[in-house]
Amino acid sequence: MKKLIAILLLFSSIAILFTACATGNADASNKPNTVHMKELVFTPTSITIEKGEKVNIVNDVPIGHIIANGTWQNNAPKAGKEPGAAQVNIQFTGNDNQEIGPFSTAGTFQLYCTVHPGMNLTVIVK
Ligand SMILES: [Cu+2]
Repeated sequence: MKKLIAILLLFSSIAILFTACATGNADASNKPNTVHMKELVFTPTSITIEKGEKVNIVNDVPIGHIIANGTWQNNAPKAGKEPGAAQVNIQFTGNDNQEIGPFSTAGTFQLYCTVHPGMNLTVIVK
């Protein structure tokens, strides 16, 4: 009987572990200032934050992205960091999330995915 209880306890802890892993990305989505990445776009494409805050980027797809300072203009990549922009150069491998910033200066800042033409994000800091 003791053995049976031990086995049941083992199985229930495994189940709890799996549930915790499955909700990992959902927890990440609940953070403030969250922007999602799909295959080729940010949603939303623009976010407004307060000075000193970070942007939480959640990659919803099993695809890698490289996010950096700059923008796509007519399908041409234009690297560039505005004065006061947070330095951004982050690699995502798929179904992952990372925070960028903090952005400590007010202004409008362009970020882009260097991999996917047209994949732009505007961060407006108030
Ligand atoms: Cu991308």
